[in-house]
Amino acid sequence: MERDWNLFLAPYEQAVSELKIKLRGIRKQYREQSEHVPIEFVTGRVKPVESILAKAQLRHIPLDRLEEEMSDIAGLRIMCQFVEDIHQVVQILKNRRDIKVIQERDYISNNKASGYRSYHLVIEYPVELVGGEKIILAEIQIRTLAMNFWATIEHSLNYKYKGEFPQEMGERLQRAAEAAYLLDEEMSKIREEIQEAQKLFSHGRGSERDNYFQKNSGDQS
Ligand code: 0O2
Ligand code: 0O2
Repeated sequence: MERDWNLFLAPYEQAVSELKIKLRGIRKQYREQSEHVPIEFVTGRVKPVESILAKAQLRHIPLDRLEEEMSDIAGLRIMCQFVEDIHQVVQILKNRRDIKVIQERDYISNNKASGYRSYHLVIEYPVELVGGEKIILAEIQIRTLAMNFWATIEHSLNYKYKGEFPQEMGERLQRAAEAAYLLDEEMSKIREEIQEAQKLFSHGRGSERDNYFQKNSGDQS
């Protein structure tokens, strides 16, 4: 019998919508407390049916085992400014009662051969449906802005070359991955200073900023 994909994907759509709101909520709370915000932005998507079918074929996953064996039908992505933020976000997620982390893949300490870096969590997440609770799998990818830049570009080139990069392109991507890594390293080294500046200019810290300018205005002579 033909699968009703709308029906199958409905809980995943709901999970992605809910998780986007919840994860963006974390960002908002940190911002309101005028603390360093470990989340820059959050995106989410439900895997298109075409991609589900292609991955199932590639990984030999029977279509009646998708719920158990394909963990990224619901996918969330959290972008951070600094590598240190990634570890903070992982801790925040592990402490939540509505999320159960069942798998961790650290492609930051161990980057993939392609040069890909990111921290992946596979979680169990309960969605409330009319017929009762359903626990689904979802994947959360956590990465810095630099890692995201590289992965986004490489992903679109992958579509073009179907994973078979010409040698020169492969080498350039490797070098770009190295450059992204170095960028993260450099940013981490000046993180404290950046965060201090961000605090000064964040919402609601006007008087602190004014004091800073008053204090420093004498240095200009
Ligand atoms: P903001 O902060 O006002 O921009 P939805 O889930 O419906 O809210 P949609 O259309 O599904 O949003 O978009 P998606 O793909 O889930 O997430 C897009 C969000 O990520 C948007 O934020 C974008 O502004 C943000 N975004 C995408 N790329 C970048 C980027 O390179 N830098 C930054 N800082 N943000 C990015 P919102 O929700 O519109 O809110
Ligand atoms: P999409 O939606 O096109 O991004 P699994 O089958 O899940 O058990 P897998 O697929 O090796 O094992 O899981 P992994 O590697 O933890 O996560 C796969 C996802 O990570 C990919 O999703 C990508 O989003 C991302 N990813 C992994 N390696 C690379 C890479 O070399 N380059 C880029 N750009 N992204 C990568 P999909 O399946 O491609 O789906």
